[in-house]
Amino acid sequence: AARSRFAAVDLGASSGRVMVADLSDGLTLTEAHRFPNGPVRVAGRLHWDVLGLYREVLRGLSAAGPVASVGVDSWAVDYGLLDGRGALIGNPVHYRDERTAGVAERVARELGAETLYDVSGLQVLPFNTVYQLLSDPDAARAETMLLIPDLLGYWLTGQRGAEVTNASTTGLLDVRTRQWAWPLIERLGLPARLFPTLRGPGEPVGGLRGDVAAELGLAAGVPVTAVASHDTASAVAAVPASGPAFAYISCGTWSLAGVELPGPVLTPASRAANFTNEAGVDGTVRYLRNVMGLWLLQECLRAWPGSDLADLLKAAEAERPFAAVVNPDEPAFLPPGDMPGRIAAECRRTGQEPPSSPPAFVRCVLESLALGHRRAVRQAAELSGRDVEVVHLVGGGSRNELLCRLTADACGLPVVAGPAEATALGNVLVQARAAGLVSGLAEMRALAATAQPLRVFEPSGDGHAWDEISARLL
Ligand code: LFR
Repeated sequence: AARSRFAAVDLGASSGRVMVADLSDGLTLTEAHRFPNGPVRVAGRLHWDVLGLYREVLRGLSAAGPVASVGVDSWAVDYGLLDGRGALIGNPVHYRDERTAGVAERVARELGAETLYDVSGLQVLPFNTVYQLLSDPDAARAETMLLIPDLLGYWLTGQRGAEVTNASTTGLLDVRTRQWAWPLIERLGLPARLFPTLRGPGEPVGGLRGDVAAELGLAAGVPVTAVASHDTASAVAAVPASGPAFAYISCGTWSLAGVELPGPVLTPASRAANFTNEAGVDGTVRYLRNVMGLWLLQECLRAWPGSDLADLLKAAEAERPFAAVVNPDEPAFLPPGDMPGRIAAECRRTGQEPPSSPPAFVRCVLESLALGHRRAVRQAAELSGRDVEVVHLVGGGSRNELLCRLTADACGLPVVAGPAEATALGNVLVQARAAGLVSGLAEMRALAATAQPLRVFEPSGDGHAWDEISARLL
């Protein structure tokens, strides 16, 4: 019956999907619709095709059929601006666009980097919403700013709001109170009217608009529920951990690596290491750092038309270990463009022979990512004092066996890989809890553990080799 079925709209930076979970007996997850996503360069500026995404969301919801509720999550930080009539002003800009170059540095000079970190607890990434708004000529005339999942929720229901896990990535949310940081917003000269009322995971967004429901063949008023609308927050909610001594890596276009804490860490050491305190479900803190993630691989594949990922991964297994390893978090890797060329340049800059074939590049990318995972997991444990006995690697990257194995070796810890659709699972589980079908985070995690296959990778190989590379490169 529809009472136990929930739809998750989950938009990642490289693909989106609509998944349906049925909780009538345990949890079964099925895919209703999947579609590609990516940047579109228009007149020199990188955008998202937000109307195209909305169309695919509608297709997915129509394929999903009757559900008790719908939840929407997506990547963070990006937004649409609405005018006084509620119409979208311009097309949302992609966070990899260069419009924010130098803005974070300017704001840190003017306000002091300590001030910003002390208020928001957020890592400095050039594309944080605050820096985007400060470089957005439309912000001054806009009425409202809606983050991407809130924008889609508005189109589905007519209701506006700002979901708090995603709002915590703007740089404008107070990490202690989880309210908008009004004094900071004012000091930055941003209009207060832009920031809508906050809502938390599990709270209602509204009912489906009549015209939307009719188009989908669904009943009018089907509830849209606010979930942990930051995809990473949904993924962390579905980490299949059974105790507190775990780290997680939510591995997709980005690798988000860290620990879950009851409160923020705002020490100078934490700020220096650029660790972030993003909001999780139930008042938890996602203490983590962004590692460049599978973006490195995706952009290599784009440079090699006709290549096959499965073949490349197989060939990469046979490549010589540690032939070339780079720091995956070099800012030069952030924008789209010739990734093999940039990796080769970074190898030369660090006195290494660049890879000479696609499989060798893939090996280099995966070892470099494993190195980044190791650094983030170890620093998260050190800076927070949290004991870490196991690493949960969730998201699409958990299907990449070589990456999981290298991550276990690099971290010197067992890696539990899966679920691959952790984000969609976290999304539906928050809805199921709001509907009273699931009790709390522990039961959510136990259910997530049964929904998709998990695989354990024990660390093996030479730990010293990773110590040595780490000391040399990072
Ligand atoms: C992952 C993610 C990260 C965020 C990045 C940009 O999909 O949401 O958490 O830093 O995308 O929004």
